[in-house]
Amino acid sequence: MSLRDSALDLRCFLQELKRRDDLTEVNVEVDADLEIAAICRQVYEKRLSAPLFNQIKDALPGSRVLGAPAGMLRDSAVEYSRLALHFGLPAETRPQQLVQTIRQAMKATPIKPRQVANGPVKQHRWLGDEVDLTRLPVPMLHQQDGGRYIGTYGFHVVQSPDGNWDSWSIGRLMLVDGKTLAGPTFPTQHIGMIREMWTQQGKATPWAFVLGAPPAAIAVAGMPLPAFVSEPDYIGALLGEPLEVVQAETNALWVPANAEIVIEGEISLEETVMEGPMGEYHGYQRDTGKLQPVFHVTAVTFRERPILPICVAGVPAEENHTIWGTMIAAQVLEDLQQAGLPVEMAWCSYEAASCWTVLAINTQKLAEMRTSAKALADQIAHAYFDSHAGYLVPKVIVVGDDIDITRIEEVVWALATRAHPQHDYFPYPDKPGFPLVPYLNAADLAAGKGGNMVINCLYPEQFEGKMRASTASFAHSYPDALQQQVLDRWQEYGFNR
Ligand SMILES: Cc1cc2nc3c(=O)[nH]c(=O)nc-3n(C[C@H](O)[C@H](O)[C@H](O)COP(=O)(O)O)c2cc1C
Ligand SMILES: [Mn+2]
Repeated sequence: MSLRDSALDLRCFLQELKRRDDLTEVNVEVDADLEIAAICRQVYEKRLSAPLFNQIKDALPGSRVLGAPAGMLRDSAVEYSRLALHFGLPAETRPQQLVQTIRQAMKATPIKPRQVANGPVKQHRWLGDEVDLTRLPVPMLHQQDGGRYIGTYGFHVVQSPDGNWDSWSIGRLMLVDGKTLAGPTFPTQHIGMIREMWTQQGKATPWAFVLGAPPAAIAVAGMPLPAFVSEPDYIGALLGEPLEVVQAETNALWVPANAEIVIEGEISLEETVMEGPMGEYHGYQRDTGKLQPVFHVTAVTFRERPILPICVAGVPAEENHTIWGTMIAAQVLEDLQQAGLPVEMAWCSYEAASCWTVLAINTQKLAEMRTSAKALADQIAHAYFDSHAGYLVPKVIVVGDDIDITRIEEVVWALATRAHPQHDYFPYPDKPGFPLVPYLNAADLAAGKGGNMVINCLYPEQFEGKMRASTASFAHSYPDALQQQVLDRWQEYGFNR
């Protein structure tokens, strides 16, 4: 089995985690009502191996739940390995390689999925009256939540009425009853745009929801690719081969043939129901839910012993940070480079809960631009906040390329020591505000804007190709030969590591 098989099939992915001792099979009976989620939170917060729950109280016999599918690991040498395995990348992969791999697929030719007649997801079928989602192990995730969530690590499948645009996107889905679900379809997200096209025709939106998809597919479904780009074709480009898809039972949509569970039906034209609250990516829990669209379910198909993967949202790092944050970083880097900005790397520090993006500026190119902090911030703000990806993350921290922006301690150091309180903080109150940003107030939300800022952590000298001061550190304060000598003699000094 190659690493790439892990990107293509969740069961291969789990086998590889098992081989690496990064999977804990939980064989005692557990309760989907809060207990599973509480275990998952421990796993995220202590960076433990992913739990696979094999015995779930009162659930369909054989059905299983996978927790923390892209959680971080404790060993810093392989801390991104579970995330990297979604792309078939090796355990030691660093963020720079992740971002590079994701961006290479943007430049590659899209590869459309291959339509096949049958697949493992068709092993079991519930049609019409047989549909009963309450038989699946649908977890209650936080005690304050407004309901059980079947969809936290699954993706919606919708298609524009003209058939030209396939949208696969992660979005949360709450159980209302055995045949009904509810969840947001924001008008700025592609599911909302496509739903609006169907609404214009006076029709409900044909829809499917995929759980336990190929890991590469779920990662891309959490990526803000530009409008009219079909995620399944981009996934083909990323994998270098077409995904296999089968047709749904009760509508014309195509879904991954080896998915664990596929739910089919339609997004109602205008019915709504209370949805939420749910503990969210920024780490907070709101008090009340909101009216959201109703999803009617007409069929469910699933594999033998189906596995339902979940994300228990909350304080970092969970998949809203490791998957969403990483995919956003890759897309904004592409967008900013396309806009001609000298950005070398972009990173949504997981610790910042997808609420800030750090940009590393090539200071040599910056000097050639003969620009100022304000002008640079304006240019970044324009390219970033008006983009589909940048709009999602409200704070941008700009640093020089001497900082490794994937190391939070270096970012904090730059932020604390280089940004001048009077000259380097640039708010952009008129740029569109993403409504889930936790500090937005009622006025911001009503106006649909506010809360965005660029923080410049480049010294004035860096705009002229110079540096204000040299760095005092092991790497910068000693001649190379002495550094080497110290490293060579390390054990001789009496240190054991
Ligand atoms: C674990 C996880 C959960 C997410 N939940 C939601 C959600 O409930 N609502 C939402 O709009 N976006 C959610 N997202 C982010 C979207 O998937 C992401 O913005 C994606 O780009 C949306 O697809 P689109 O760009 O095709 O509209 C989630 C992402 C991840 C990784
Ligand atoms: Mn999209």
